[in-house]
Amino acid sequence: MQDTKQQWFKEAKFGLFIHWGLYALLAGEYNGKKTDRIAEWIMNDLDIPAEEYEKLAAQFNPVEFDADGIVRKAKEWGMKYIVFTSKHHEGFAMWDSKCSDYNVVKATPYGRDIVRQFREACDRHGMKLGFYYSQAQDWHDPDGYMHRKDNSGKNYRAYLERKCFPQLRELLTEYGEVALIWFDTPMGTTREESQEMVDLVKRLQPNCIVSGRIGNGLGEYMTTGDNFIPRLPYEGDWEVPATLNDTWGFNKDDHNWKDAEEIIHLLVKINSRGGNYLLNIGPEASGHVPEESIKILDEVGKYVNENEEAIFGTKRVGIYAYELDWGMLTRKDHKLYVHVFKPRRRVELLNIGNRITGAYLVADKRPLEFETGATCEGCSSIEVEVPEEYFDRKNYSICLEMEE
Ligand code: FHN
Repeated sequence: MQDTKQQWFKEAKFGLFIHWGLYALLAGEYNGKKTDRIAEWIMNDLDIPAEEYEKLAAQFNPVEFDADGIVRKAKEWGMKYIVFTSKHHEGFAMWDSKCSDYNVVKATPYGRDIVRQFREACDRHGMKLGFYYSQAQDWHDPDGYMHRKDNSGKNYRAYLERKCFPQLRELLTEYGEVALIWFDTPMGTTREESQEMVDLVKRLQPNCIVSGRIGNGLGEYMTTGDNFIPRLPYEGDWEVPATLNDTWGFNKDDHNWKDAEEIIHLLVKINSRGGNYLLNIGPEASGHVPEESIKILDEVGKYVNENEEAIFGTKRVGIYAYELDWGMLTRKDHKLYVHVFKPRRRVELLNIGNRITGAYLVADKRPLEFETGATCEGCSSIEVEVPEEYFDRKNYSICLEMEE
């Protein structure tokens, strides 16, 4: 069972993923050709040679970037941590890296350290900050792995020594307390090499969590497949990395946004099974965060804030969580939270083993009338009266207090 041993991660439940790099400049299109896949993969998918792709750096000038604004928003949305792509597969470092000039400070007209700006903003707002770092795929370094390309003849070890290890060292020594390193996809990395990465992280910052995608069975929590929710409750710590549309990096043509209600239901579903939801935004090249993501997350944030006690710090419920077609359950100590997703006049639960001693509406803590009964010998049921002004409402939650 994977265990981060970090209480903050177990309680967090909702985090912000940020995918931002040079790919945002292309926004899904290069030389008139569009990618039909995730936009941050455009270099690999459209076979753009490294010497061509790296020229993008000269155009990177995100004058609208506002780290403070993004962190403030994440806080408003009820998120408890941020994971930022310090270096994605494209190989470009979003900080002032000393071991590769292919970075935002040295290679762009912007010339400012993005990672540092996030660090300072997170410190100002009391937000945990972790760094995504693509450990194996580096499409810029001649010895980094490419995807579905011929990697023979590459000296992966040389890449590790020259770029991967030194860059990890920089992130872990020059940017304060790093909540986690979000490694992504080991490819040909051996177990020993992955272990070296873990040892490096732990030596420099013992409390820094190592994500599941370090691979080789060494992650401290399970990272599910992208946008994938496990069907069975998993006992260890886990997280679902997920998108609001169909891409991580900004793609000007992707308008397939999920709506706020769907996101709320996904969040509660993941929480009811015990996981964290790491939800992505992909800023444009200017630094501007797409309006649509803000709109959706503002709406989601209202639910999260109003129902915070039914989300933050909850634990997995178990199999019963899947049986309702009108709502979902989360749990914390002796409290069972019923998230009501379809309008109803009474909230009825059958066969709950525990005795209910009280019920209240989570939004304003007002006590609710309820009746308990027996559906059969040894089984119990409960019916809670929904307040009249809630008869036509959906997306709110009720707390049932159980006998301790
Ligand atoms: O290839 C990446 C992808 O671009 C994105 O970063 C996601 C996020 O989970 N991870 C990889 C694919 O699983």
